[in-house]
Amino acid sequence: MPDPALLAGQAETFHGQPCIRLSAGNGDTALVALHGAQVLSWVSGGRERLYLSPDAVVDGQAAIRGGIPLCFPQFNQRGPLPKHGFARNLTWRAEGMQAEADTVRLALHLADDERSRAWWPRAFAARVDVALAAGELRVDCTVRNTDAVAWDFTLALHSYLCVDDIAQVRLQGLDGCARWDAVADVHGTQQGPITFAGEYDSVFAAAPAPMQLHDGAHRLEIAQSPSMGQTVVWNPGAALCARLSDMPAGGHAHMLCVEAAQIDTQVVLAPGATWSGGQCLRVL
Ligand code: TA6
Repeated sequence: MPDPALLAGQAETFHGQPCIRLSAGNGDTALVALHGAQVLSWVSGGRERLYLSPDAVVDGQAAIRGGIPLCFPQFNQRGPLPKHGFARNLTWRAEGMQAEADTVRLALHLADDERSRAWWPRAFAARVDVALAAGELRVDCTVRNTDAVAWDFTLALHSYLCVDDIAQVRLQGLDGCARWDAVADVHGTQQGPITFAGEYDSVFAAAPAPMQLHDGAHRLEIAQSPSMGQTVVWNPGAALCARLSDMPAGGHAHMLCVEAAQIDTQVVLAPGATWSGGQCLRVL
């Protein structure tokens, strides 16, 4: 059962939507919306580390542009469901906030209901665990098949990282990994660090070791669980950004999505079976 006092003490609203604030002992904070179980803000070392569009629609229905959206049970348009699934459009239930040693944890839950079954006639229980410690944010998803039949899904943590200037950013750690460039529709192998000069949308075979984001003097380590077989890297560039109604002009210059994903092959879950995967961001 939730600890109402603890949850109430940390409850906030953002544009009228219920959120929970996690605070680590060193002053780092995270803000998590119940809508989509979406982390909207992570402040570490006095600096915002996630990008949240100032034009994001935060109405309890639409997907919120920024933070860490969860794409489930479908990534992008790789299936018949709404783009990136429906988990980011539904309100999750927060239950189980705990502070232990130097880590604060929050669990959010979503189970199938009339609305989800209208899109996807499957019984499921999903949990998002957000863990905040000094200099570190971890998000884990657990999906359980509560149905009588097997079903499959794809999933991604579509993390929007905040950067000073995308033109100066370098993403290291995917050197030698298989890459599908979704903009040019070309398959190849990544050579060296990634830099950005225009629209970028690629799916990589996940690297065995954590990646590093270099943003001027700031560095972030990005790790993902072995159960996430791919990493997606996305920046819309100026032209596509201008066509996104929930992005400001030039907003692409201040964001980079580095996504932990399991999308190239479906995860098949037998009745009663469970799958977990996550991403960990660490300030270097
Ligand atoms: O993960 C990259 C991607 O699939 C891109 O192709 C782009 O469409 C992006 O996600 C954003 O999708 P959204 O539905 O949130 O606008």
